Amino acid sequence: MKTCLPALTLVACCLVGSAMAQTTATEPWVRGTLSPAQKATGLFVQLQNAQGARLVTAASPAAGIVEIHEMAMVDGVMRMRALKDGLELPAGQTVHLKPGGYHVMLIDLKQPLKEGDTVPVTLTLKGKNGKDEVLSLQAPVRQSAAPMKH
Ligand SMILES: [Cu+2]
Repeated sequence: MKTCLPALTLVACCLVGSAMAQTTATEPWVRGTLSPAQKATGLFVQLQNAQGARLVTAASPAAGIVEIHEMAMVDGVMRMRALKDGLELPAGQTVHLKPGGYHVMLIDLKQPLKEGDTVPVTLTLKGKNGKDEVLSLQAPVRQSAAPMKH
């Protein structure tokens, strides 16, 4: 069974490498909703992985649908779109999910979100070693956006 050997080697590499491949999530927050009619909002956070990784999915018990979005100019208009392949985290770089840029979209909210609430969000990332990493965040709700830094 020659084919077993590479597979075993790969598993061993992943186990050894996993401790080094941690993604850090800094300052997560969710924008509060302005009215009970508002059924979607954004989660913002700074992500970093020394080896590089890809944010592939996100989930939250607070929302029916969670997508990874970007804001992009389309025909001169700012529009959101879902990143079907996820969001790439280049090795060693901090990727800012922030208003006007990348964000995790919480859609079909179960209830309004107000200042003082905390939203649990789970981020699943795929590391360069092919191993999945799951980050559990507790994101405080803020009613207004922090000033954008340029
Ligand atoms: Cu969005």
